[in-house]
Amino acid sequence: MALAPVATPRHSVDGFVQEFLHELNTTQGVTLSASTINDQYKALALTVRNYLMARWLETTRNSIKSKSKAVAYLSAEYLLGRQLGNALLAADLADIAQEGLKQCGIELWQLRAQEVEPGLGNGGLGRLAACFIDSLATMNVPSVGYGIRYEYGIFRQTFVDGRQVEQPDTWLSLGSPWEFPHPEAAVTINFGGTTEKYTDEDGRERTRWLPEWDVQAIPYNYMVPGYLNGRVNTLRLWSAEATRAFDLQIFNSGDYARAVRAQTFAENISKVLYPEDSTPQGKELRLQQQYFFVAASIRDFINQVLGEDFDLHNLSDRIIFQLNDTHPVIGVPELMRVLIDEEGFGWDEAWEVTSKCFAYTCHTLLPEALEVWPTELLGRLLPRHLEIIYAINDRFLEQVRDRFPGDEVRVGRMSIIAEYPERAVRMAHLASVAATKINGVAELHSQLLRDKVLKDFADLWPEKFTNVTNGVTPRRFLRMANYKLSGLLTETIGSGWVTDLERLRELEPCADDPEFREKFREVKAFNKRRLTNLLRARDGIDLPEGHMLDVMVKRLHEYKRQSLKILHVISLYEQVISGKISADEITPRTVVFGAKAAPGYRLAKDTIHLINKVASVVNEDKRLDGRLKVAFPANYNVTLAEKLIPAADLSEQISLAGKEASGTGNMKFALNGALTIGTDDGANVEIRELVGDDHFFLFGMTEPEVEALQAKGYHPGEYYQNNPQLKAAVDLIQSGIFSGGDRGTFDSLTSSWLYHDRFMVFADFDSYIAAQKKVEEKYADQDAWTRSAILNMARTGYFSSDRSMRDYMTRIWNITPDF
Ligand code: 26Q
Repeated sequence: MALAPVATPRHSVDGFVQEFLHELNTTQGVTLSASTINDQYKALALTVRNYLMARWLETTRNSIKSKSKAVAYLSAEYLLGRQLGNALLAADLADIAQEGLKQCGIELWQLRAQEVEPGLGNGGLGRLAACFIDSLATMNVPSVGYGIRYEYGIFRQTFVDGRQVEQPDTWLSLGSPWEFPHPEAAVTINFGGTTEKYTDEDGRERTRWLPEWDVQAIPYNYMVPGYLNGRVNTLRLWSAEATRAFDLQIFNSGDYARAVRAQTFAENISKVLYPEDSTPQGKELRLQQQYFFVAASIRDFINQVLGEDFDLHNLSDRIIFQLNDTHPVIGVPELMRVLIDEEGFGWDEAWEVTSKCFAYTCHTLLPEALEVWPTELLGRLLPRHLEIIYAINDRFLEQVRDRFPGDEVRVGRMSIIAEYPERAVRMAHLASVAATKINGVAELHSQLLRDKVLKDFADLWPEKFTNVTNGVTPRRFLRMANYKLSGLLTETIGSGWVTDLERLRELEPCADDPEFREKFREVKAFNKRRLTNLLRARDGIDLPEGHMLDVMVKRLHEYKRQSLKILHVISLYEQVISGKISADEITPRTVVFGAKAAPGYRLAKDTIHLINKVASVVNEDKRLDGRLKVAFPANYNVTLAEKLIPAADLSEQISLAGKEASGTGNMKFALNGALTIGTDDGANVEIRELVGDDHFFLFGMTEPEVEALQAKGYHPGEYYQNNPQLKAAVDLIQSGIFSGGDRGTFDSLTSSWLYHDRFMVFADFDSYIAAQKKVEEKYADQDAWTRSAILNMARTGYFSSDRSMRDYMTRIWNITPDF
């Protein structure tokens, strides 16, 4: 190919091709004809990166110069999803790239398919962080995301005989073209050892930490491009490397093997993401990870952004550290330590600053999900921090005693230190004491935080508590994932909705327009075909045509009640094979599951096994006449979500009321025109209020009803005995029909439901089945269904993460965007 003239404008097809070929030659070291798809993918990624580079450098330079207040989002997880499509979109290069690659005989989608997504998170919390940094960049907010560059992200799920088997996620094996390592900006992080008191030159009593070992934190920068606004923010993820001390040890000790073991030990810190998402184990490595990234981030912000001569008394004018759950809370005693031990602040001065620099977002309601660290462990790893935590607690409890004299029971409840079953630090209490603001992630959740989980703290400091309902980025989950629908929207109301999602309201009248409804249905049909093709190639799954697509995708957890969904399937099946109904009474439906279970979570893994076994029996049974299918593609992740959600008709959001903090999948489905069947839980409440009762299938107990039933005593056996349909479904499992005749295979599950189900599956069964009947009735009237689907989309613009970010700015951060 002839070289294009030097003056070719970059933002043109020719200019693009020139840069792409240049990258292929110079960084991949291949010619076009000799290149592999991976070479081409990487060259394309580097080309797109180059387009964003000048903007990135400029954004970075300005944010250091500008002296405006910035947000540091501290999160142990970022579930980013693939980067290429988003970067192309943000840089307005998608069409140019597609055309340019075509000229080179390459299909853009094939290169996009080459990318392995960075799965550096478990689920909702990690994906939320990714949506938030996208919105902050798009809204021109000076901000930086800090986290951990796990070498292995969330495990790859496979199924062997229907059971989950975990494989390591080797997302870095072919290298990532999106990261920029900065070894020169490494930060040393200390661990272990002891503390000692000493008197400084001014005769002041001081403490110093004498750590025992350390590691290097190496920053890797990632671009976070705003949508078409020329801003590129930074995500800074830390990777652990052994310090030079280890090399010296190798040199001096002669015990090479031991020294290498020590190096491996240090580098373990950022090796792997913990795959638990709701029952955290108090594992030492996990605490090392938390301190590692938070200490590095605080040091980094102070050194890089503020610089040597900044007066740290004014720190809160320049930064707010947003704590994504309690995982980064160890940052509180760390900032105190830096200010007191390293900067010579007095306690009160240091607390004055620290208590203005942190805000805390809670993401749970389950007591077992609240992190606690045994003082034995914390003191061994971070002795100085434990002392500081005790000192914070002493002063805090004094305040509680002042406010509530004689109420020692309250003092015990509120203490940062728990005494039973072992002495431990309650991280949510530490966060609540230190934070300027505490927020829940949906209205109901924030209410329950105030009234239950953190009630004592809300009594003491009502003004600290607020709500920010979660949101999702319209760029990834509508504009990119559903480009057909995006085209229709833009054709109808213009393209402003991409950054102003409330404008979807303008589509309300279209719900009554038969022509628009037809187009909307065509988009759904297209998305279903696209999903069908993907699942055939990816999983060997055949989706039947013309079925209602009923989708439940989320982490597997008892409280989310995948069990209720599979009981519905089993019940339909049972009714047909026992002759209670004929197959043609069933609405043709395919139920799609996607869910990973924490590797040590037995009941969750058993549920996966059950779903797979039900699928293999139901899918083969001719008596159903092909009208009921179950599909469970393995390894649900962001990439699969982007194909599944736009194809869905029905969104399953069926957690026990009062257990799901918010949910964010629920928002993505509604925005893509699915109807929700759901309980009055998390953000479902707000979705229903916005779309209206006629366009939402509500079922199940309310949170107060759950509470009342719990108080009175929940006896699942009574539901089983009194509901023949439920009994028949459970009995069918126990008959062994799904387990090759073995009656005991699923005993762990059935006896959990029958005898000690905290999440009351049987109590909501009847109501769920009734709501599913309503679903079928509505689906039979395709016009009515489509009308509701359009209204769901038109009325849920509120759930943009841009709006969430605006709420954080006004209710929590007290900042305005930079222009
Ligand atoms: C903590 C310590 C040790 C090991 C693991 C963990 C850990 C890791 C991840 C604990 C919890 C998580 C993730 C929690 C999570 O994803 N919560 C979800 O957050 C979403 C965003 O706010 C909400 O929409 C969901 O309702 C909530 O379940």
